[in-house]
Amino acid sequence: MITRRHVLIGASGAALVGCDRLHGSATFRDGLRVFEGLNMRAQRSLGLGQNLAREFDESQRSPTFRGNGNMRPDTPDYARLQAGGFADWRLRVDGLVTRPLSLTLAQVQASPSRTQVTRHDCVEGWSAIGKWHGAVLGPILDAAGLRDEARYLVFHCMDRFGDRSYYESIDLVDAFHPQTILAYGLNDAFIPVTNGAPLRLRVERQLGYKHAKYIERIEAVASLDGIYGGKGGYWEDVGDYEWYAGI
Ligand SMILES: Nc1nc2c(c(=O)[nH]1)N[C@H]1C(S)=C(S)[C@@H](COP(=O)(O)O)O[C@H]1N2
Ligand SMILES: [Mo]
Repeated sequence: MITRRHVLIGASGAALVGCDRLHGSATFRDGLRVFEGLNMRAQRSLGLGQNLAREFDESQRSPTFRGNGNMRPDTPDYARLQAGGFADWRLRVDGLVTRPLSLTLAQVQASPSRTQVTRHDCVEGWSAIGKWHGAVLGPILDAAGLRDEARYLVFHCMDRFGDRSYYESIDLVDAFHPQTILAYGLNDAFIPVTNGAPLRLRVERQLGYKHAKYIERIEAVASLDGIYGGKGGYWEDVGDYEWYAGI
């Protein structure tokens, strides 16, 4: 029963967020904010935080997994990293942690991993099913040792829109969700540049813009205040997207 209700709440939430993008009237958006708040509280208070997103059969995969947003960080640094096969890239995990990490791609790839075939839903109105492979985020956070004050994780990306860096954030319920992975594989190959090489977040119960590509740093913070525009993500700051994009 609860599971079914959860699915229904989630499905209507996704539809409404899509409409928000299309219509964008102030009243309509205010209504959605209330709805989104209920959606998050409903999921959390019913203890649904660890429900799994639907997984598909490999045969249901989309023929191609399109790229969206930035398709390649337009910087000399990224070009250099890519030319070197990302051997010089590092994933930093810092902020409110007891043991800051600087991991090579090989170290990320040696961490406990998971493979999942899931559907990605973008608010612009398209979906794609892909097979993702990557490091489960929880064990990496455990290795870094989150401090008690940590409440959110901020994902810092290597790409920008104008003078703003792309970034995203999630709470610790999503951070330790078993399907939350740092993906370096898509459809049995190394993840293409268009889809976020060398590492992109999969946070499967949230809409597409939460899935940060081109990650270089994960920062544990107590509050999102003062981080970039303060709303927890690039699109939340500039595009009025909801921080909680649960589906
Ligand atoms: N760093 C970064 N991450 C990003 C974006 C982006 O432009 N830059 N776009 C977001 C949006 S809106 C979507 S729908 C997905 C698209 O993922 P894809 O390129 O693998 O299709 O990435 C998300 N993560
Ligand atoms: Mo998107």
